[in-house]
Amino acid sequence: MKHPSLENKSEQDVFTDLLFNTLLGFAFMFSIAFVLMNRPEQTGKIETKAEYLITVRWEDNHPDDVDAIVEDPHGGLVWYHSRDSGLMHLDRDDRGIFADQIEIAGKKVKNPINQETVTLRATQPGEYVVNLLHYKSNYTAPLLVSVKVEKLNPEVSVIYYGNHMLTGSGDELTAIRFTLNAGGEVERTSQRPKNLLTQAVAEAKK
Ligand SMILES: [Ca+2]
Ligand SMILES: [Ca+2]
Repeated sequence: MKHPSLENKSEQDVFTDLLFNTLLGFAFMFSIAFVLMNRPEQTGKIETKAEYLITVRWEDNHPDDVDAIVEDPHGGLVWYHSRDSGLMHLDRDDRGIFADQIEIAGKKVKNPINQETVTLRATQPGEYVVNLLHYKSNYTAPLLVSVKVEKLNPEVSVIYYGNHMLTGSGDELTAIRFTLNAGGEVERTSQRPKNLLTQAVAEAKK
């Protein structure tokens, strides 16, 4: 025996069913369209695949602007002026406290973190050079900047972590150089200074 509520389906019920199915159909088509619209953006994400992560950080809420400049084994450079180069990508140009307020759902949210990260999507054999540039300083006291290089696969391992002092606008230093073999493993590291800014500026003028 049927439940009383299922007995004697009226025309009204049939109409409601039909309407419901139609709505379901629309919802389905809408979700498909939504997935298709979003697909290019999703596949374009950098974070989905990265082999190395280079993180440059300085004190939260500090107004100074520090730039990461990274050179790959073929002389390609990423820095604020050129955030994509071959297989390297700079997430954003952090400018100290400038532009650190972002608007989310109509509310201003402050992001106190001072950080720039560079990802290597795939590795090339040869030497990478990680430089720091004190793009804009506001005080006479030197600025402490930390640099971390992590190999992400097959599990995260820190291949370098160190602190450096930047001494004023225009100061550039080499935080770390690391040489990778064909398998993407670190063969050696060094801190021999190398100027990258001159080359970066020359390329930017081309
Ligand atoms: Ca910066
Ligand atoms: Ca910042």
